[in-house]
Amino acid sequence: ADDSSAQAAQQFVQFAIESGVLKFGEFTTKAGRLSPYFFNAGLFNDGQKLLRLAQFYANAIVRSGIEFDVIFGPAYKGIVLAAAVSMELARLGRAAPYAYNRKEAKDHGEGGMLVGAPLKGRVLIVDDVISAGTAVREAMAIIRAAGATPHALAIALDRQEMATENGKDVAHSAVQFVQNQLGLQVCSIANLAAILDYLAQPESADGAASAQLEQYHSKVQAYRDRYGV
Ligand code: OMP
Repeated sequence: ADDSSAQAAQQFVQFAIESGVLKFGEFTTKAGRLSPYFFNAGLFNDGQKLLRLAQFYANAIVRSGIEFDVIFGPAYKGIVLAAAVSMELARLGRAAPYAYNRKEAKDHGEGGMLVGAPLKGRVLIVDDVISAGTAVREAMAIIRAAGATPHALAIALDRQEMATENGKDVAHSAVQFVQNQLGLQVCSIANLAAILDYLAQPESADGAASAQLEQYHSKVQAYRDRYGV
């Protein structure tokens, strides 16, 4: 990562902690792992936070140089993200159409599972977190079924942990799999390494808070040693 993306990652981790989105404690992930941290993007829940979030995504996307024809936000959290990110990209002079899916097919009115722009060409998936990779595989299947090409993935947080295949842990991360095996370009605002870097900088906090961060750091590091790649 270059300086500006590393700096953005640190600012983003701080923003996520201050917003209550990034929490430390005991959480169970979708893949059933006991995690000392959890990132709940649903708590970017006011206009100011959503705008700032969209700016982080849009800057990361522009910096990455990824080219695409349409943005796709997988239901539910990706819907808001796709809309917000496309607005911010438009503000930066990079307007792009966006689409999202319903979780249940609608049998009246316009019908179908997809809403928004036609899904065609190179699709940029915008999602919140990637852990074991289940969510992104589902999004890719929807895009392929529509006859479009999954081309790139933008996420807020890459947890940099082992992907699962048929319920079993494998040696690569979901992001590595998506990049190397499926050929998608991936850009993330922050990753697990950035969270660890942030927790390792106690000068940003007073004494009590610094001891707390150190404790979080050792628990997150232990998680990385167990599930990280
Ligand atoms: P995978 O499908 O395993 O990649 O996990 C991604 C999904 O897990 C996200 O879309 C969330 O539903 C959820 N999740 C979080 O939102 N934040 C986390 O920190 C961890 C997870 C998770 O369950 O792994």
